[in-house]
Amino acid sequence: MATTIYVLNGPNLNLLGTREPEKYGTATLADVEKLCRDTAKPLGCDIVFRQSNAEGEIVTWIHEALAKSAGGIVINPAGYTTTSIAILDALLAVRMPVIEVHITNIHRREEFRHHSYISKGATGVIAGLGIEGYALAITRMAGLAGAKR
Ligand code: CA2
Repeated sequence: MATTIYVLNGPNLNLLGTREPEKYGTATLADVEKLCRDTAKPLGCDIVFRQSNAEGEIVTWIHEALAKSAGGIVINPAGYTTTSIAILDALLAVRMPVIEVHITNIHRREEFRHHSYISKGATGVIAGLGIEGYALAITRMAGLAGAKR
């Protein structure tokens, strides 16, 4: 059976490519979804791609990934990175490989963006490589999937 990778996107990422292109680039979230699917296909993986502005919905999708026996989760928690113990707790609970992705290098930005609650629940973190970070995360996840943390 093909491995399924959940790709979860947090608040405001639906605006990607339409605002602040100097920070986040010109690719839209639909472009990111296509990049993820195109990367996963030759690796024999399926992608579930979602975005939400609601913290609880993201928590529910992390539980869903476990219920559906997904191989791993790639997550850009966006603004919830620096606030969400609920998302961290969900990631710790599901015990599957997790890769945290940020389009920008959060460590070169404002101080308040530097601390990620999510990183404590992540196998690895990619930041500052633009949307290509999602493709790198999926490539690595194809190797990690199935591993227990
Ligand atoms: O660099 C990233 O991927 C971030 O996760 C993006 C978040 C930010 O809060 C994190 O510190 C770093 C912001 C996502 C908002 O996305 C927008 C995209 C286009 C226009 C406006 C917001």
